[in-house]
Amino acid sequence: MNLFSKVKEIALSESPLRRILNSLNRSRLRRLVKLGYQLAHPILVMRAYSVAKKVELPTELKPNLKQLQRDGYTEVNFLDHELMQALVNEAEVKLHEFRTVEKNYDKNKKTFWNRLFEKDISFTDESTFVRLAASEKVLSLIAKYFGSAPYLNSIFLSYSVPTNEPLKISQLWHCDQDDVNVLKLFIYCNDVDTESGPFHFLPKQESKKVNYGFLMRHYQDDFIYSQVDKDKVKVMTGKKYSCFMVDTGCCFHMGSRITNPKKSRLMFTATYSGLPPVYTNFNNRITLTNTAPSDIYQLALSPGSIRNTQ
Ligand SMILES: O=C(O)CCC(=O)C(=O)O
Repeated sequence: MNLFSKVKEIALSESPLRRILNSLNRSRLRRLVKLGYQLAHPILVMRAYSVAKKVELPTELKPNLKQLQRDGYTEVNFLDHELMQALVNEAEVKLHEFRTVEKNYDKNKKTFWNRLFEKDISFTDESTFVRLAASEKVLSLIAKYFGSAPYLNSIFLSYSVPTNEPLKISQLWHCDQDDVNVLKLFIYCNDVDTESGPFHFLPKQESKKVNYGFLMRHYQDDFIYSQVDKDKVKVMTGKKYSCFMVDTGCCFHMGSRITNPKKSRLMFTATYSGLPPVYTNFNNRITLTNTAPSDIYQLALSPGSIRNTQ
């Protein structure tokens, strides 16, 4: 799509201002967009900073923080095992339903990637997916990494399948541009080997070497490997229950390139951003039904009450 048709499409859309902000947010001007959002929510911003400052990171997580800061990723092995098991079981049920029941799934341009949560789904804090994504250790680690309490922007269950089509969208190299701070937690719900579309990424320092223009796009391998040594790519193969976090805002990444027609990948993803969130505009489809056990939890799931006091 050329620039003129993009501008025309935005101008004629239902909420052109929101579309303009979203587009600017995907450019090198996104720090300005974020600053605008922060200035519009000063109390929330201050609260998010002070909550993060008060967090005492458990000693066992300090190496994870160090690795995140240095490399932009860390392997996660501190999650509650029973909760992980419950999550994987529920993911398998969702997959079974997807295969057997016609539901209102969000069909999208990613033919290689099925969304297993229905379009109109909403969650409460009692959902296993939410409990895991908002577990205290995860939120504390991210708060220390961002230097500010995170917002749980979305939770997501994807089922990647082989196609015979050319690589597209997230099968190509890109960084997420949803926010200035973006961090993702990934959990494999089946064994993932090199043929089942593992997540690939370039650690932070390598990603910095990639010179792209004003607007982030999705790039073919040639473009990336002309600037970065291919050996530096991390290929996240792993058994069912493997879990890792990646700063997908600054680490170039891609995945779901399934090379064996008999294989597939079932993966849970939780996406966190700084507060206030730019991309989802406080709409993570999660409601708190119980009293939040901590400020960090409240901010991650439902910062609306704080926002509304401004
Ligand atoms: O399917 C994959 O492994 C890539 C996922 C991705 O690009 C993302 O979650 O940002």
